[in-house]
Amino acid sequence: MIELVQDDITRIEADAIVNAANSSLLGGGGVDGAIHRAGGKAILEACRKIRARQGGCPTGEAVITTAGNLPAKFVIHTVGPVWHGGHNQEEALLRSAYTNSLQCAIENDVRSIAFPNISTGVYRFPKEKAAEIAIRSVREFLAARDDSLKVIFVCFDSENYRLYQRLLAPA
Ligand code: AR6
Repeated sequence: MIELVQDDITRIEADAIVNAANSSLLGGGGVDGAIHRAGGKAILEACRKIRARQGGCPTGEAVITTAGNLPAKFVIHTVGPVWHGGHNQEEALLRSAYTNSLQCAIENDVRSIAFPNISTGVYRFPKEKAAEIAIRSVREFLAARDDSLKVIFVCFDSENYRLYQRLLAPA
């Protein structure tokens, strides 16, 4: 099941929210900064432990931590690609970021998961192309693996929200 909202993802009461992180897992700006600010120190501590174990998170992969003070139970940190014009596997890596986050959710008995618009901020991925990939990746995963999982697309900016409204509307 897919839902769409325009909101701040730190307010969403899903089992898991996804963070558009970077490979260091040490925080940053945008949605990453908002999640660490609102969730508190426990998230950063958990990220540091993962770094000590596996040296961060490669682009396209995902790791899971506590959600600290947030209403969600978990944060799934994934790393989207930086857009370099489209010839550096950006589309495949963005798909992997969504699919590996969903896989991580299933492995942790998550029943509802909220995604921000990964890579469409400072990583500069074109918004319409990113929305198409996000929606296609999620639909294909749900159809193949678990169609009872609830997926919430959380758009922060109005441009993304309008794009998702259009792309999710029944044909
Ligand atoms: N809730 C939901 N979405 C948000 C929020 C929020 N509170 N704040 C921003 N967005 P970005 P990226 C949207 O730049 O492009 C960080 O510094 C925003 O409108 O957060 O994947 C990391 O540490 C945009 O559509 O992530 C990395 O270094 C979307 O979130 C780098 O940025 C993604 O924008 C990752 O870049």
